Amino acid sequence: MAFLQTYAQRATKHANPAARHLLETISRKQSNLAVSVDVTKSADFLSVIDTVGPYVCLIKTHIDIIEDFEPVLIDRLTALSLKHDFLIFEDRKFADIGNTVALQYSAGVHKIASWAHITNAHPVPGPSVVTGLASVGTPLNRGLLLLAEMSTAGTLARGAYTEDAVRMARANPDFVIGFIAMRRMDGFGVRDGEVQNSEEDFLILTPGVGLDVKGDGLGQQYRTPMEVISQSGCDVIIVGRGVYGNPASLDVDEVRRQADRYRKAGWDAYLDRMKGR
Ligand code: S5P
Repeated sequence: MAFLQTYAQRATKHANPAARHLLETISRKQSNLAVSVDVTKSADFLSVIDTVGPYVCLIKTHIDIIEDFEPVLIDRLTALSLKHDFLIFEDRKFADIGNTVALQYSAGVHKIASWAHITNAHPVPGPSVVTGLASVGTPLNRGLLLLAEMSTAGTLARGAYTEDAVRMARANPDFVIGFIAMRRMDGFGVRDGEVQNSEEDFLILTPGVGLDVKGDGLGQQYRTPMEVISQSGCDVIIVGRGVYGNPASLDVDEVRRQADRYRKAGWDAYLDRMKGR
């Protein structure tokens, strides 16, 4: 099983350039922490990213919530990704017909495919959402995550839907690099009589991670890095408010302290998981 190998071992075998880059970065920086920077002002966005940059393998963005967006913000974000050695994941959650998602991914104000190494999609439209995005992303060496599960209370992404999401990924392993999910997806979607390819290696990136609280009053549910990485076998913890706190009163020293704390907690949980090999 892929997840019982080290991140570095998995990097050498992965076929997708974005997945390889992510696994190499995790290993080099000893960080399986992705920080989700859900702030609405460009200056705060850049300040948080410059602060947490040394501690993360990946920065997750919602570029459409930035109120004062200008194209130069992308140049600055890209410069920070090179300065601090992290990848960029635009959490766009595409969910439309193939033609529309290809346009949303490549064009408009944000031109996501030109700068985001990784993006994600809801499987709800069926395989054409992957085909549409792959037509844009594959030539650029990008990677796609499918939302097989969600962290929210009452999510509809469960059971047969999750199984079908995994089958969709298996049909497109060059472009689909993994899942947003709450646990490993190994063995999911395998029909009677089928055998799962033993070389299969989908990355599991997991939001809903917090060390201090269990929820946010709006349906979000938090688990600890130990539960997510060691017990559930996920690969990357995605942490937002646990790191940057309240965007209305950003405290750079506290953001740095929390990024360091979550990086360490995520890495300790990985070492714990590898102990059990
Ligand atoms: O199921 C999900 C999927 C995602 S991508 N649950 C999530 O919370 N997310 C995203 O992760 C969400 O859009 C947000 O950007 C981040 C979690 O933020 P936090 O502040 O609750 O850690």
